[in-house]
Amino acid sequence: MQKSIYMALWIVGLASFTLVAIADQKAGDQGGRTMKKAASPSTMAEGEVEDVDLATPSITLRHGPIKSKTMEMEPMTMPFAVKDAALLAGVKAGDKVKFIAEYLDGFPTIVTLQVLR
Ligand SMILES: [Cu+2]
Repeated sequence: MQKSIYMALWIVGLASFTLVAIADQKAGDQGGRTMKKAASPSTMAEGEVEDVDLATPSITLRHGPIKSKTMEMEPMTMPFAVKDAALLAGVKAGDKVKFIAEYLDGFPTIVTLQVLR
């Protein structure tokens, strides 16, 4: 009789230990994801439009530092491909912009573009 009570307590103890272990693991996973996100942010870079080519479509930017998922660059002036020509609607030389650029098919490509007014 006494023995079976100890046995029952042991099983309950083991079960709750297992549940705590699972909960810890879940918390760890979440922490991992959070850290991963913080380690590779696609913060918007800043730039000024030098030229817009709707035919290509492409845009030449005098840009500040770029740090995105696939691209890291010092400030310079260079042309970018554009993921979607619609991003260039209303954009003209002299505009100040914020943008995210990534390498798509090997080309530096603007994937997000926001004109600062
Ligand atoms: Cu560049």
